[in-house]
Amino acid sequence: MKATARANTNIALIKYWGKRDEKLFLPNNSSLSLTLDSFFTTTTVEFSQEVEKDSLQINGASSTNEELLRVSKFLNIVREMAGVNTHALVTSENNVPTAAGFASSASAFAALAAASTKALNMELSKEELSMLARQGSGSACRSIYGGFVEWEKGERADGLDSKAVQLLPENQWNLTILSAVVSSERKKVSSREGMKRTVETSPFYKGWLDTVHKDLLTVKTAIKEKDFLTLGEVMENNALKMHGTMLGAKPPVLYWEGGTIEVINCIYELRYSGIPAFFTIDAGANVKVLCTVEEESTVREALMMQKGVTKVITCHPGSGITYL
Ligand code: 2P0
Repeated sequence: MKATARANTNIALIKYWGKRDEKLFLPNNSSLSLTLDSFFTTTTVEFSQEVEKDSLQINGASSTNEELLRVSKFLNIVREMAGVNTHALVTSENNVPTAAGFASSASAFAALAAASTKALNMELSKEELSMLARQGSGSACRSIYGGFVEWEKGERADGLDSKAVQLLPENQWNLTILSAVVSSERKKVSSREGMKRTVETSPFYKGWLDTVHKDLLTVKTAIKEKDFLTLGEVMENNALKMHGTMLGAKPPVLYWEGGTIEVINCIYELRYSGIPAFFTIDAGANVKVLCTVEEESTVREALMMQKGVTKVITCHPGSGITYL
C-alpha cells in the first residue's frame, strides 16, 4: 500500500497550448519534449485505512488547500480505477522552482501517477500511466518517458488515444539545455488560465493551430537525423509563436520579464558570432537554451554575464520514471 517514484521534468520543444477538453486534459495540438535530468520530483504515496482524508506534504511542509484538492481529485481517478476508497498520505520532494515556468506539475503528476498506482499494485503499461498522468497535468504525460517524447493529441472524446510515446531514448543524443533563471517568483497567470484565455480570445490562436503540426513533423525528422540546427530553429520559432498568440489574448498573457529579453538578445549575439544556440520559453519568465555539449561552457558563460540572470542550471537528457 506504499510506494515511491521519481519523475523528471520535461521541456517542450514543440509546445502544448490549448485544450479541447478541460476535464480530461485533451490538447488541441500534439507536442514534443525532451525529458531533463536536473529537475525532478520524488513522491511517496501510502494508502491507509487509518486516515480519514488525503494529506499532502511538499518539501516538508503542509500543502495549500488548493494543492491538496488537485492531488485528491487525481487520487479519486486512481481509486476509481483500482476499485478502492482508501485515503492516502502523500509526501513529495521537489527540486524544481515551483510555478516559474519550469513545469513542476509535469514531474509532480508523473511521479504521483507512478507511486499511487504502484502502491495499489496496479499493473499499468507506460501508455496507460501516461494517460493517467495527463489527467493531473497535461505535460505530465510526457515525463513518464526519458529522452525525446511526443504527446499524440488523439481524436477520441474519451481521451483513450491521447498519450505520450518515446521517440528517442535519453542515451541516443546528448545535448545541453541551460536553464537561465531570471525569476523565481510564482507566476501571476497559471498555464491553465493562460491557455484557456488564449483559446477563447486570441485572434492569433488559429495561426498557431495552422502551423504547429508542420513544426512537429519537421522536428521529428530533425531528431531522427540528429540535425541540431533544424531542431533549434524550429523549436525557437515555435516558442515565439506560442507567446505571440498569448499577446493577442484579452487581457494579454505576458510571462516575460526584463531578464527574459536580455537572454534572448544574448542568444542572438552568440549566433551572430557563429555559436549555434537556441532558446525556448514556457509559461514563465525563465529561458531554456539549447546548445551542443561542445559549446556548453561558452554559452553558459555568456548567460552568466547577463545582469538579469541569477543562476544557470545545466541539464542533459534525462530518464523516465523510476521506482525507488
Ligand atoms: C508545454 N506548457 O508543452 C507547455 C508549453 C507551458 C508552455 O504544458 O493545464 O502545467 O496542467 O495541462 O501542463 C504547462 O502547462 O498545464 C505546459 P495543465 P501544464 O510544456
